[in-house]
Amino acid sequence: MTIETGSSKQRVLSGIQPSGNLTIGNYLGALSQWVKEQHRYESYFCVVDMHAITVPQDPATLREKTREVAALYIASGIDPQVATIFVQSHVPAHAELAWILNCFTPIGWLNRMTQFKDKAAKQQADTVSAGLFNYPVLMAADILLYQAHQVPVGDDQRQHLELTRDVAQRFNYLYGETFVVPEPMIRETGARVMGLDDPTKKMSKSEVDSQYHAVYLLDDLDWASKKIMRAKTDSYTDIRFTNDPERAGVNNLLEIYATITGQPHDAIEAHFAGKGYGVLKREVAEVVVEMLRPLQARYREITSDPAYLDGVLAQGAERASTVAERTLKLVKERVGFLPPYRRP
Ligand code: ATP
Ligand code: LTN
Repeated sequence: MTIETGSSKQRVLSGIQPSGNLTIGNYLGALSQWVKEQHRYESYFCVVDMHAITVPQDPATLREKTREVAALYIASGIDPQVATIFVQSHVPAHAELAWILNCFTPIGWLNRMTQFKDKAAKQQADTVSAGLFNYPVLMAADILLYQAHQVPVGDDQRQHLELTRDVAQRFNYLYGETFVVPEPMIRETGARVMGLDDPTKKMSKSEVDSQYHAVYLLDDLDWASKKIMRAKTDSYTDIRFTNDPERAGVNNLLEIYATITGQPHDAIEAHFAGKGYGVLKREVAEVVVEMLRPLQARYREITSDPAYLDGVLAQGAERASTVAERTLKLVKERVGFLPPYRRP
């Protein structure tokens, strides 16, 4: 496809909702990939506050978490000079394109979305918003506005990416080549970190039943370690990677270890051969803590100067708007909106 992006590099876009405290799941599944790929692609990373309000949020907390998530992007290693970091609601083109795409998305496609069904089931039926239902269309707008080729996300976002591709293809079919059809970028290990308290559930920042569910990026390090030591395991003794649902806890700890250390599975199994779950947990806790320590130090540095973050987000919104407006203008022409008149 030959959609002009004005750069020799392919584009990447991704986002995280400021809907709670970021977990090591967000880091291993998404953020760490962004950091790794930021130089290879022209990258856009947004804090998706408009997605966060699809479920109830306290305004002051939302403001605070939006800044926290942006600072965590930088603390994780995203360089604002290399990649564009911005807040979704600062670029109105997201809302505008989402509306247009809503008009090209059959309800049947949205009815199939499992994340909607899961999230809706957890709320009282009469409080589930139309925004929650339309959530994937806003996500499609985020991605398509930037003509992103690759979208680095965790495994749970596969279905939303598929919908984004379907919407892009439908629009391109109806109006001619307009959008790059994006590909999901999902890593082999770490794309689905499970809850420490219940390894049958995805580790999540917003759906937390127990204080032992997740390790948060800003957790006190001793507390992070304690949570890993309390992770649910099983009554077997051998330590190996497995798909056995009964052994999901041990497998999850091994996956976390593998993702952080980058070691191959057989080397890890050899390393833990003959050792007990206590040793496994202690070593996983160690690598997690050593991953978080420098990240937290950088976070403290960044947040000690609020004006710095203001500047990053101002510049990010400007750069993002330039790209987003270009796509939006083309889309408006294609669907037949009258261009705005200027007074002579
Ligand atoms: P929420 O619990 O608020 O719905 P979440 O923790 O699932 O959110 P999102 O903001 O929806 O996080 O997702 C941000 C990114 O982190 C996405 O790319 C998502 O796939 C990834 N991600 C979230 N949880 C995990 C996990 N447990 N393992 C791997 N990746 C994850
Ligand atoms: N729906 C995503 C968050 C998200 C996103 C995006 C991810 C919103 N817009 C654009 C990638 C690209 C989630 O992880 N729940």
